[in-house]
Amino acid sequence: MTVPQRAGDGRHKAGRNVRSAGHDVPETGGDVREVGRDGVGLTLYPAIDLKAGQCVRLRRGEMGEATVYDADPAARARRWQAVGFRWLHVVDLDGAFAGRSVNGAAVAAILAAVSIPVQLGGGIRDMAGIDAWLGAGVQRVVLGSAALKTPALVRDACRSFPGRVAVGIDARNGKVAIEGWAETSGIAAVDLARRFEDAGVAAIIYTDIGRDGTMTGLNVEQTVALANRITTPVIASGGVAGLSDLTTLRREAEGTDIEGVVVGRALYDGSIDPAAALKVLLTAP
Ligand code: AMZ
Repeated sequence: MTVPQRAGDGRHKAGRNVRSAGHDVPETGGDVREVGRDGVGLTLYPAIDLKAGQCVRLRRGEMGEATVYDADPAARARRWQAVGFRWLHVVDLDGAFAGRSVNGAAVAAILAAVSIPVQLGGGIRDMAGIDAWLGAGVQRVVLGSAALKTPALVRDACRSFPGRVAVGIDARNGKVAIEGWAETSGIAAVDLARRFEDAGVAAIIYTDIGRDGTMTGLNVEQTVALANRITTPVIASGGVAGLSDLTTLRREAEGTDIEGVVVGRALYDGSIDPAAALKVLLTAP
């Protein structure tokens, strides 16, 4: 695997308190009260999914159903930063299928283009990959298939890189899917999440595959149910269609450890206005 090295500029040092980095949110207007379990509301993670060097969105993870949204992922990343998002959620889709990083050049271009933290998943399956990406400027790696197949790697990585390892749990009808979602296991999402309760995982990113890329609405109920059964913070993902999903999530997340939400297609096609989304997520319900 080749992980391009990023020219170090000190912006993404290990151990940096990335949540506090989120405080420099541009004014979104109105009465924005800082709320939430750590005082900053919910984080919106705009998704940049990479396929053959381009920024795409799939429907339910099917590679054959890709919509190309941007041929220049770095420009897109810059734009998401400019509108006020405090994190980026980047997925190397080819990497998730191949089991190794494939869109490394595009990820490096994104890292060079923005100063907000980046979480990266897709094809990161061993310590060398984790080490290389965190060294290259990724703030947080997302481990999906490895969490099911080599859980010891997750534990080791959490020990070596505290706060910088997230687990991606992608569920099809409640059961964990891996390898680009081509394989579905017999393990329930909540059972996999519970295996890492004492590992020091920064977050569980929970995706409902049946809704991902479909704009049919976030599965708030299942996400809250998961969050209520674990202590690890949860990031909701899959199906966000409009502002009402975010309003509902903001309300239902009160008192839980849900800390953010990944939004893809709805941002790209304009169904969600970035400023309005930030306002909803940062304002008390
Ligand atoms: O859309 C898909 N088919 C898909 C996707 N978005 N397959 C995997 N992924 C993402 C997961 C997670 O962020 O949501 O890739 C990451 C997991 O990759 P890996 O290589 O660790 O299983």
